[in-house]
Amino acid sequence: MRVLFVYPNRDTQLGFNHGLASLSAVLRAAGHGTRLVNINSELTPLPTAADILEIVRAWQPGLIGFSCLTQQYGEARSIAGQLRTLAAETGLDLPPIIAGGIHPTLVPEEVMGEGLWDFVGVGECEHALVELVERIEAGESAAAVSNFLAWEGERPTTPEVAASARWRRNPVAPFPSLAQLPAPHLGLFDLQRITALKGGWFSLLTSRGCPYRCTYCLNHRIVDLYREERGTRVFELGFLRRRPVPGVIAEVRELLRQVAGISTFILDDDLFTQDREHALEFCAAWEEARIGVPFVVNAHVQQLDPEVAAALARAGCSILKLGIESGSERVRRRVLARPMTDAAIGATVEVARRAGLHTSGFVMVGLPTETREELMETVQLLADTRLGRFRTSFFHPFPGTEALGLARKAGEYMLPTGDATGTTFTDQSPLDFGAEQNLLVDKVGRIMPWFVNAALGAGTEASSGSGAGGHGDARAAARYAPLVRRVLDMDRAAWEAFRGSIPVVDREYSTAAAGNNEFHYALRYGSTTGVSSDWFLAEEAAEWDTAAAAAPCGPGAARETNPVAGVMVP
Ligand code: B12
Ligand code: SF4
Repeated sequence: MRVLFVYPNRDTQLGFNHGLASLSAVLRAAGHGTRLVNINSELTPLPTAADILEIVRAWQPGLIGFSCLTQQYGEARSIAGQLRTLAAETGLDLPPIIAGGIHPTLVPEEVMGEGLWDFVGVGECEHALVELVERIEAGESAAAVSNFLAWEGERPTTPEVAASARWRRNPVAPFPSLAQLPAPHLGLFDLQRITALKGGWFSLLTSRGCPYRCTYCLNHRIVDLYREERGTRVFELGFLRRRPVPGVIAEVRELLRQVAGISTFILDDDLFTQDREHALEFCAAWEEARIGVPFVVNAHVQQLDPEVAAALARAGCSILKLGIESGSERVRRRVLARPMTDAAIGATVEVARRAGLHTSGFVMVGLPTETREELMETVQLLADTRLGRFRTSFFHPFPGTEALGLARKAGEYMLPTGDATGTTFTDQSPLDFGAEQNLLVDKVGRIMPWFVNAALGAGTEASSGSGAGGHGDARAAARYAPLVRRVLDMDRAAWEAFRGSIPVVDREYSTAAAGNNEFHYALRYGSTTGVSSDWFLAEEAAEWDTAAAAAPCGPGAARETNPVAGVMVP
């Protein structure tokens, strides 16, 4: 059978959908054909529902499968609805249309209740989708296939009827073994075009699962769902899985052969360093294979094994990403279920620094029940730990997560239905803490680097032993503190009038601080990332160097600049 996938990723980050790549691989291995309509505003011209209908008419898929995160669900619903209307108007018989991915997994019954989808997939669907396809192809009933919600009888055609109609929810099958699945079919995506648009950054996934239960992440929901539906204990689920290292290295080699301009691999695994032996094996294999392209990994901030840090640095890890999330131990422990101490965070960053790794921290502002003081603890922790860079997001709880329940319980959550489909994490907080705190959250969320600069050199216990220090801190703090005070004095109207000038003011202050050799953070690579002056000044210097050395590459020679390290790669 031919299966047409639709990835409704119009306004979210361009990139691969690893779930679809894996589903496509198993379908192909079972002898089926796959094709993708990848909808993203950077991939123009944007396909419309009418274009998709044309593909359906010409290619005649036996199934159409949408994959979506929560933010992509609104678009998925809209396109699927238009397909149904257009098909009815033109007398075209549509094949079954199904939805799967993170959002349908988190709230499958809500999605099914729309009356739009013939089946809704829950959890990891590799084997289940092959069975569904084969049953449909054979003209058999597909109502009892694991992982899927299926209608009892005909699919009702209006949401009102759908809400009261009956469907069956088949329990999930065991997690597939990554050692047995075929390598993901990334060729489903336009690799060359996407790689170029992403400046050479190339996402890979070498594992699935995570042992932690942070309240804002989907992983606790996945574990609970599988535990309940499989009737097993957590450790029997085998949630944490890894692809065998030789297979990953072979895939990387093949990608480098096929795709021009890959400058950095981003290993998007939830926690790459969790399994020490695996991380060491991976780094050794990467080195031995002389891949020669830098990579970026996620690590847990609770601890970092010095040997792993050293191996990462040797193998060419250019950024180590850490989820810090909040500087308040209470918020981390009670709201996020992340019980690590400030000292542990400081120690992890220090291990990375000693190994020569550039660190990147992620923090959220506007967390449920977060007070003014706790928000300022996040500022201080960032100032104390001296990361290479940090990214700030406005917290937005996703449907189905414990974090949404916490925000609702605190009476702070403002969107009536838990509808997170429109969030961008960068626009504003969906929580209401009262006018004064809302204004503060907005200010800190947008100009975190200025707050951090003003707090540099204030030094708390967490910073002792962090290697931080030096005269530049106090001078940058003195420079930025009056600016921060001015911002704090602004009322809502003044702040909103000021917001548009943030990039210009940031550049002005940063230029002055750099000219005076002061360690500080400035907004770089988008509006939410504060990057340390050590890093961006070195990067700018390398760019000048590279430009000066351009001639030896020869006229018209294909060259790419590595956005991480500013070095040339073949
Ligand atoms: C890798 C990753 C990324 C990568 C790639 C994203 C991608 N679309 O693949 C990058 C870095 C680009 C990314 C970005 C973002 N991400 Co992200 N990311 C992940 C991560 C760590 C792994 C996803 C993954 O590939 N898993 C492995 C694959 C195999 O699983 P899967 O995608 O779920 O697919 C399986 C099933 O869902 C199902 N399935 C999937 N599609 C379909 C379709 C059909 C028809 C069927 C039947 C089944 C089915 O079968 C698949 C195979 O088993 C997850 C966390 C996690 N543990 O899943 C977060 C996660 C998906 N990301 C999340 C978020 C919020 C984002 C961002 C919005 C963050 C931001 N601030 O910008 C952006 C969105 C950008 C975008 N366009 O996707 C959230 C989503 C929450 C939600 N409710 O939607 C997650 C769940 C993390 C979290 N906070 O809990 N992300
Ligand atoms: S450590 Fe990261 S991936 Fe694991 S549950 Fe927490 S947020 Fe999710």
